[in-house]
Amino acid sequence: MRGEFQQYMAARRQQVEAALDRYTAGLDAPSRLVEAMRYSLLAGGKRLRPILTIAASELFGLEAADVMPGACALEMIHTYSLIHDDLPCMDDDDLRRGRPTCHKVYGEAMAVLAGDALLTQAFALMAEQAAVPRVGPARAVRAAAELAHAAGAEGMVGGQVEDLAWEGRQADEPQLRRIHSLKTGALFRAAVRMGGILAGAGEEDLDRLGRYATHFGLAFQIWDDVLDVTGDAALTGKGVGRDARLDKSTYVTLHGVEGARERAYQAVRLALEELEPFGGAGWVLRALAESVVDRVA
Ligand code: GRG
Repeated sequence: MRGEFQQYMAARRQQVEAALDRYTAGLDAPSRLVEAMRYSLLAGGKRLRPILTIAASELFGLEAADVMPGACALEMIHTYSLIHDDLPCMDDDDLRRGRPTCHKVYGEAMAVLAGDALLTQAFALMAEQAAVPRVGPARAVRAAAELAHAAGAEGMVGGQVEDLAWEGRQADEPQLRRIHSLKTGALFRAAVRMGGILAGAGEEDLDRLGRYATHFGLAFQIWDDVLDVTGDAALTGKGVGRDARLDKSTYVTLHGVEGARERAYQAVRLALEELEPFGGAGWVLRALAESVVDRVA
């Protein structure tokens, strides 16, 4: 099963990489802007969010090609959030995905604009999604709304604002959970729900996928906190303790490394429970959730 999962991930990652390249190669825009967008977009991320969209759509009979515009829209939004999060006015990071951050290479103004352009291009792709015969306009519009809510003020951007508001103060667990649910969880929820929506899944299944993603996102974030204090500098590209600020609550500062690990495992167990009604067909989403814990970078 493990080999099969790795093969699946490698194949889907390759499809996503090729599509991201295709969707941005021919943009009729200033070459330096396109270069900055592609520098960050094609920098070799794990492509978790687009693969979650694809895997969820496959549960309901679609194929990767049917949802590729939506899957890549998510990755563009994720990449824009990383570019902006790395800026001096936010996290002020020099390295991302193992290489210099966008603003270090192209300057701050171009990094802001590359992020803006990726965010905008994502919704152009959502419009293209409507032209896919097995999807159609009604589902594409609903998926676009899902993505907008998840990425915007009610989701990721709102979560980032709440996170900034807690700077220098110790959030307690419910507050931390809320910040993570918005900042990280919202895009994971959108990823799987968009897969379901584009494939015409029913409301009960969409709710189930959403709950799966909430647990998935929490496990992902807790594990990120664990990696912040145990991570291998060479693999993360950021150094041990990369974000382990003493002025900020994390699952590790609240519960210690072992307590945080246990909470991540518990979140994965809850994610897996949500997949039970899907039986064997849910194997990819199951393996994806399991892969979140015990990852090394
Ligand atoms: C600036 C609008 C705006 C939002 C920022 C999501 C976010 C909000 C910032 C990203 C910074 C961060 C550390 C978020 C926590 C989630 C996380 C670990 C993201 C990295 O996701 P991966 O591991 O990255 O999927 P790759 O590189 O594999 O795509």
